[in-house]
Amino acid sequence: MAEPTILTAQHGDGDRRTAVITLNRPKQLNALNDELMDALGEALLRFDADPAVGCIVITGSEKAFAAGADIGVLAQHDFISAYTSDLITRNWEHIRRVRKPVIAAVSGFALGGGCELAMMCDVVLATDTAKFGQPEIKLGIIPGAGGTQRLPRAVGKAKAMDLVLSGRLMDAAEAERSGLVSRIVPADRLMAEALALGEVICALGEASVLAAKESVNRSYEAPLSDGILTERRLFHAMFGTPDQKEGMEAFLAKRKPVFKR
Ligand code: DAK
Repeated sequence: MAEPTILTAQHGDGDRRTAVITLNRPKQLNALNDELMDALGEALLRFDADPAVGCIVITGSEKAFAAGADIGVLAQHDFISAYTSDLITRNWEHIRRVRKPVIAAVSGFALGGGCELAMMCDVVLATDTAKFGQPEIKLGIIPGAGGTQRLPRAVGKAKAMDLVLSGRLMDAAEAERSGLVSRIVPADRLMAEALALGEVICALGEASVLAAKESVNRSYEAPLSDGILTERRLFHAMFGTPDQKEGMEAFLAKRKPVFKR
């Protein structure tokens, strides 16, 4: 039987758990094909809809988070077939529909579509072996899953141009310095750190976690005044939740809050 292209698991013993999705084409450095992206999209939406899941981690192997879209597949296309089949677009946008926090736990290569996938996550944890880049230019193409749009927003136009126009890779230290990576963690601690963050998020109030993600994401899409208004409306809405009562009562009583579902 063929190996599954992703593996899934759940961790934690509280009310809500962290779901882990492991990209599983290690021999191809987790090159992203339709089968893998279909499975990833289905798992993301399933975990997002599962009330027992509070947070999702996407990871790869030690050598590669993902080395990009499968070049063997891309090589079979010409303009007409790429354009009319909407080449490899199916399921790439599913991750944007996920309302729960998604953490990318990156070791090794995160290139092309792999870098774009990491950038679609909410938090990017990376080992010091991680390497990021948009090397598509070396294949005679350009990034196609948001690389030319999200990379400048993450690292600024000058560095994005440097990376996209040369195809060079940047190491984890440069990626963290420039804002693509949230945190660098020791290689042997990657999953422990991702799960620890997942556990923190799972113990928080669900509504405030979803609202915080929604509000930060709004800053990407909206002018400042609209973003501020969205934030204010969500901020006010939090005062209608039991979590706000519990969080503030617990603080004033000098005890740990217990957020219930
Ligand atoms: N596709 C297919 N196979 C790949 C691959 C890839 N992207 N990357 C690596 N592999 C395979 C290699 O062919 C090799 O297979 P075998 O020869 O063993 O059968 C195996 O993985 C191990 O790779 P290497 O032998 O090359 O390993 P090295 O350590 O020497 O080099 C490397 C590692 C990551 C530097 C190198 O493999 C490499 O440069 N890989 C290609 C990286 C790349 O160019 N990535 C960008 C691909 S284009 C879109 C969505 C997504 C995209 C576009 C549109 N829409 C939603 C519209 C994305 C496009 C891309 O990502």
